[in-house]
Amino acid sequence: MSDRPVVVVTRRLPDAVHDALRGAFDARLNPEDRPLGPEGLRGALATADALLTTVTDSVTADLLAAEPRRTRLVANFGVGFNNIDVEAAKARGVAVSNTPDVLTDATADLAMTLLLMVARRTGEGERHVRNGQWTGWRPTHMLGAHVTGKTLGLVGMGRIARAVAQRAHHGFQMKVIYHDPYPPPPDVARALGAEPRDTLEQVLRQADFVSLHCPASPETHHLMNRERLALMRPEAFLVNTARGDVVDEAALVEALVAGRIAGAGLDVFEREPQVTQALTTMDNVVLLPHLGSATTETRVAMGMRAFENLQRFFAGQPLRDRVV
Ligand code: 8YV
Repeated sequence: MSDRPVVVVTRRLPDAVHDALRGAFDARLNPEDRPLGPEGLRGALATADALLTTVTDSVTADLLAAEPRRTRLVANFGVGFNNIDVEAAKARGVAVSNTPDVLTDATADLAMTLLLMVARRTGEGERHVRNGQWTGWRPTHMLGAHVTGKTLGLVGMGRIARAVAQRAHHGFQMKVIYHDPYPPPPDVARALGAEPRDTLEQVLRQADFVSLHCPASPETHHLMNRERLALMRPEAFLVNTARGDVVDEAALVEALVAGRIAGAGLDVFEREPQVTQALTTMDNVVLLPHLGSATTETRVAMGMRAFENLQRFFAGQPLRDRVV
């Protein structure tokens, strides 16, 4: 027995983060990395002072309502927190924190990866070589879409979108346009070469590449629905490193089948880890398994940021990254 706070860590984290957690708390780690599921989470909420959760843990209103509950902080590992019912947490006096900033560059890098991959057909090309189908160089083989100088439309202009704008504008001389209901100060956008548009629809009509960077919320659920996908140009590509349910996946499949858009690069899906089967058969679609922040450096930094939130909480200090 110890009088240190009990912290249930729902998934396996990098060793350095485990060491830090063990050093400060009675940390209940998950080295086998088996998801807890609703029953495991229910038990954790009843027995732990805090939870360190990930996108794979659904912390629902029902779970938060169960009594007796010991947990007073849910420290989410990730900038997104749509896996947690934050209104229910707030109503029950459970604090929630996230890990912004530290994953901005890794996620922006991955958005550019998807953009380049889908435009230059690199997934398809790699499959072609690996399958032994390559018969030799020819001038008209696997021609993709040019990236440099094209127009990138950003949906949302928060930290990650700005980092994408920086790469796209200063690295690839792209024209960057964006729409965000809570826009950044004009000088911030100007330094990134990014021009605002009054409506999302304008962005969709004008962009060669549309990249999604809004949080998942009831307002953004299926933001990219059939009607909005139809506004995109037939030569345009959709990139999603935000959250799967920002896109109506069935409507996206329809748009791709009908050739209403040229392709999609997706890191997130509506029902992870399930991926709509039709997408897996399309060569103009690049599919990644939610790798946005998946670099060693970033995952350590995310864990240390969650650790910092836990430490502050139990020291009675304000959370660095309070969500509610
Ligand atoms: C994480 C993410 O890998 O931060 C986010 O919102 O989507 C990813 O960086 C994931 O959330 C882990 O919990």
